Amino acid sequence: EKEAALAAASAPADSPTIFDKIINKEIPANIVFEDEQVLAFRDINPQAPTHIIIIPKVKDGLTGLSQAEERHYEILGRLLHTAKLVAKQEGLDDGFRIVINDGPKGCQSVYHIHVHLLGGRQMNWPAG
Ligand code: DGP
Repeated sequence: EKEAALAAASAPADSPTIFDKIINKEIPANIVFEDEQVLAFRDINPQAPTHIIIIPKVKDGLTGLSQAEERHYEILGRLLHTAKLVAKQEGLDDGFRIVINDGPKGCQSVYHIHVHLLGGRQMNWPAG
């Protein structure tokens, strides 16, 4: 019981986030791509000349990649494929970076799964 309580404390609840407000157009965002399943918009705090966030419109329990199940295979593929389409749309022909932060140690701040697309400058490795 104690362990379960600890796990609950460290695992963020599957509650609405700021991204739901962007999906529902309750707050503005600079949207660069949208279809029935996914939405892509410019990050409010860009870490590169091009910094775009790609999200599923329906979270379906995917607070982060660590929550992925077999039923999410299609949407996970779709997120990556959308990243590729947006990279092309943004003219990132010499390369780009995809990042998925997960959990506190992964520096995740919004618990609605999202892919970061970064480009327009030379990336370094290892990432910080
Ligand atoms: P992460 O740390 O991986 O959870 O990244 C969340 C990103 O979301 C972060 O880079 C900033 C961005 N973000 C947070 N709130 C908003 C917002 O209201 N609008 C936009 N456009 N981006 C946001």
